[in-house]
Amino acid sequence: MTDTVTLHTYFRSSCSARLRIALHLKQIPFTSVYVNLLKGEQSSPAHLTINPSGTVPTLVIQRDSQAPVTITQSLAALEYLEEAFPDRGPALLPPASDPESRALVRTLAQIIGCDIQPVTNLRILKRVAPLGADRAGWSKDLIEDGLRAYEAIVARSAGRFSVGDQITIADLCLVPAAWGAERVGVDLGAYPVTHGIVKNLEAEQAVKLGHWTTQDDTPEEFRLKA
Ligand SMILES: N[C@@H](CCC(=O)N[C@@H](CS)C(=O)NCC(=O)O)C(=O)O
Repeated sequence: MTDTVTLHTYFRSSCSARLRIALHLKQIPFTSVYVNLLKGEQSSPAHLTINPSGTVPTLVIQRDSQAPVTITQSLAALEYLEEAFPDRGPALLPPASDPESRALVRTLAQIIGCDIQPVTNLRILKRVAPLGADRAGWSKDLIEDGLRAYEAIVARSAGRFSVGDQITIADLCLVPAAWGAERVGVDLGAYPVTHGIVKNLEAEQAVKLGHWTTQDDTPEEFRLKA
C-alpha cells in the first residue's frame, strides 16, 4: 500500500509537534509544508483553503486510490493515525477493551488540548496584549492551572509515561506543552510526576525528531541535531 502523508506544520507549534512525534513513533514517512505563523501565513487564502480554521497542523493523507483525507484538528488527526494505521508502531491509546484507560488518556489530552493550548494560542495573545495583559504572565498562569490538574491525575496513573508505560495521545500533547511552559517561565519541578514523564518522553527518539529545535523550518539560531 502506498500512502502519501503531508503535514502542514510550524516548528514552534505545539499542536504540530503532537503530530510530528506521532508520525515518527509510527514510522510513517511524511513531507512537511511549512507555515510561518509569525508571518501570518496561516491566514493566507491558500492556507485557508486547506485549513479553514487558519491554524496548524493540517494532516493530508492520500491512501492508494482513495480520495485524500484532510484533517485540520490535531486530536482528531492523532486518533485517525491510530485507527488508520493500527499496525504501525506502538498503539497511541489503550485497547478498546479498556474504556476507562482510554477515557483517562483522552481526559489528560484534553486538559492540554482544550484547557491550556486554546487560551494561550497566538491569536488569543494578540487579543489580550492590547487589553494590557502581559502575554507571558497570562500564558504562565493558565498553563500552571492546567498542569496542576494534569499532575493530580497522573499522580495516580503514571508509569514511565502518563498512563502506564506506553506512550499515548496524552503524552504527545504533554511534551510540546511542557516546552511551551518552560518558555514562559513555568517551573516544571513544581509538578514532579509530570516533570518525570516529560524527561522520559524527551529521551525517546521520536520526541527528539519532533522537537521544535530540530525541524527544517527551525531558524538556525535555535537549531539542534536530533
Ligand atoms: N484545536 C486546534 C488548535 C490549532 C492551533 O491553535 N494551532 C496553533 C499553533 S499550536 C496555530 O496555528 N495558531 C495560529 C494563530 O493563532 O494564528 C488543533 O488542535 O489542531
